[in-house]
Amino acid sequence: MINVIGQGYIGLPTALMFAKNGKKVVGTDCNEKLVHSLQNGKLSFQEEGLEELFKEALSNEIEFTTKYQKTDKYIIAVPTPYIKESKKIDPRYVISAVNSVLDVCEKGAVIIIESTISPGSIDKYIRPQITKRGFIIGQDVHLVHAPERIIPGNIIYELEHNSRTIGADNPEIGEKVKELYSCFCKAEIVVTDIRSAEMSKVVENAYRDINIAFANELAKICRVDNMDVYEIIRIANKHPRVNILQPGPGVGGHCISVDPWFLVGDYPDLTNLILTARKINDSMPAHVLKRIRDIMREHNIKDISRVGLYGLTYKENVDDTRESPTLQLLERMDEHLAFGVKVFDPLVKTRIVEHQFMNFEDFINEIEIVVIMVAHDHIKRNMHMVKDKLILDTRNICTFDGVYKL
Ligand code: SAJ
Repeated sequence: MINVIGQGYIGLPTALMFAKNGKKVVGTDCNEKLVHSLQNGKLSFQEEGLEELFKEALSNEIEFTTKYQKTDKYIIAVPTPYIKESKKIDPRYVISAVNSVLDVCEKGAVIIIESTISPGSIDKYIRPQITKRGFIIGQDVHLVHAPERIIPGNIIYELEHNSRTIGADNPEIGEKVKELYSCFCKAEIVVTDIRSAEMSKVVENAYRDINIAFANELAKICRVDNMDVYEIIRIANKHPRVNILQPGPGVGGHCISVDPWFLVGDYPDLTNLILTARKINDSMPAHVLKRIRDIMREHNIKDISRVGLYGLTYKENVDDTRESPTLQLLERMDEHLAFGVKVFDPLVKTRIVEHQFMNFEDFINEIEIVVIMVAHDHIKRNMHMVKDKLILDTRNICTFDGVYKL
């Protein structure tokens, strides 16, 4: 039996995937409400294909509980928040999960940590906890770091098709864990050591951050002389060795805007490129704000409440708002005492910011300028409804004449 600890964005789909593929799984989460709704067949977040997977898994062997199980295989997928001020990770949930596992686990159990952690975290935070409790690592328990790689919005597909990394102290244990994951993962599974697994995960996200930053810097350069950054990127990408990403209103999510900071924090003298990329991406909400100001000036609009931000999530077609560019932008406005901008997101069903509308029509009726912050399918389908507005399209999805771009 596999006990998957943490039933969030990563833990739940992973648990379901194992169950679908014939493994006995128990999903554990400390959130009673969440466990209760999973027990009643209700999902806690939306994701393409998750409903079907849930049904398939339920017809096999899966259970949800708040209790840790006595078994020999644990997968820990609990949150690793980061501390805003210090940019360091807060490992408390992983530490507490490992401790709870130690309370019940069988001798020789394998503890697989999937949560993203900063390089060195297992040595720094996890090993001392285990030895402090009198367990011998490599005998009483085995440690593995198998960082997740799946992208919200395409989780189910990527669980099956993405290559994986298994970092283990003991290569034999690494191979066993590889075999376990290969019941659903059809791509290559690389076995390595724990440090390399920790580092490669953070490097992957820093790589993407840097590449998005390059696109964002180009957008700013092109803005100065009114060049079309999208056309330039489209042409440049025809080169066989060039693949520039898309500029946008900023970088959000719990990973790309967070993980590179771990490297900056640990190697401050060596991370010039990584730090600059972070700064460029973090500067994008302010760039959007300047664009809004330009449009307001041009059209002699004085009242910020005539502006509406479309999209609160960190990217299209997900309901996750963590570190979202829109929230970053609102924070910026707040610092400048600019209150009253209107906000709407069809995927965010609870009110999380001021002046947030729950109805799209009401939202557009109240505004003159609509700023497309997120390229949800919803706005693509409903573009005709904003055709008479001034549009600032930060995602390059609107083809109307006269649309303002980044
Ligand atoms: N973005 C751009 N321009 C682009 C691509 C993305 O502005 O061309 C923005 C998005 O709008 C979003 C942010 O970047 O705000 C990040 O989105 P994303 O779709 O690139 O990635 P995430 O954060 O959803 O997921 C990433 C993935 N990592 C990589 O692609 C290297 C995923 O595979 C990881 O599992 C995940 O981080 C994680 O958990 O680490």
